[in-house]
Amino acid sequence: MRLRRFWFLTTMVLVITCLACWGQQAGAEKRAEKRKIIIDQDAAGPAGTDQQSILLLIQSPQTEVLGITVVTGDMWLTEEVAHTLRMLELIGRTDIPVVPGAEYPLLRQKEETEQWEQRYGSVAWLGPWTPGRYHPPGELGQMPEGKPTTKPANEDAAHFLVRMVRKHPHEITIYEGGPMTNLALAISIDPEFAGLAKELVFMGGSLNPETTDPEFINTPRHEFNLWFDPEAAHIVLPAPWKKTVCTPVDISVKTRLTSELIDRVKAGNSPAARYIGTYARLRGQYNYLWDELAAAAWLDPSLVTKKEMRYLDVNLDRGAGNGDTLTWTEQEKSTPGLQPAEVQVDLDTQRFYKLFVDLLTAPTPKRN
Ligand SMILES: [Ca+2]
Repeated sequence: MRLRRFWFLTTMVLVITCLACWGQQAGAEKRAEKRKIIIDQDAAGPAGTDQQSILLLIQSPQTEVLGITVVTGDMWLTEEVAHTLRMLELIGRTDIPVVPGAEYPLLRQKEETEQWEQRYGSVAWLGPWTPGRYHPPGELGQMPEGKPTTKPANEDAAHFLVRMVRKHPHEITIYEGGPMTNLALAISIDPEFAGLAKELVFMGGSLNPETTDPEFINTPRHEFNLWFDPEAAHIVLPAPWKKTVCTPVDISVKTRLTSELIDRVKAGNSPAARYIGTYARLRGQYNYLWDELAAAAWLDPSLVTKKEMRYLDVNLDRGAGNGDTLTWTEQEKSTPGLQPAEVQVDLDTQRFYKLFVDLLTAPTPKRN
């Protein structure tokens, strides 16, 4: 009797152990299937293209967001970090690290830029230096969504980026939605950084957008992300990435955030939908879904119906073309060391808007 009980108990222990192992393995396989990504953003907020693109990437069940590295661009670093932390609090994903990066571009300075404008004409969007919006870098500015109680990571963005690609070599997509300062610093610290990433996906650059938007009519090669830190872009674009995907102004201007689209998101009841529904604002007639498209096209590449290959760099001359996007075809390129990039040209807008709404109204995936 005692022996039978012993065997019964031993069998039960074995069964439970096997089930636990199987469960762990299934969980590990599920995690392994997720696409690892680090989001580098000039994360202005609340809502807006920067936060909305971050949300799309977090809301997708495909992704494992390893961290959000932040860089001064649309706003100053300090306030962007605060807006991002607060957004993560509101959607219940404070497990995602927010990692502060560069406060300033590598070389560009406010006074020099103002002198350049006196000579060559005013620039439509100057990020934190835009007249009427300027305040010193350390100040938070307005936070209608409330101030965060969570804190950013102690590590800086460049070291975090390097550490992560070394931890997961060839597995991590680097998504860039802002100026490339943090990526340039990561490459400067570790020249193998780009080669250790899986790919670079970025919103930036402008070739020949078909638009009536006065921002681009006379300056079709000017785009804020590359212009704000041209030296950084000049380090990043020719780096040895395995693959580079570019979402330029040319395709961004084919998208619009409209009140109808906001209403479709508002109809959802997810924390992300409530956040967008409360804080999304239309400004003027050109409300492009800049960074959202770069994110969505990575999640579903079939949204892009036409693309072209180009070699990319940035104009570092101090004259009128400073910060402009430079592009070449295979036949034209003369400078050695340039990298080819997949440049998006056209998209299926309705399917893009549907994915935008579907992701923002879905429940936020739980932490991995
Ligand atoms: Ca951005």
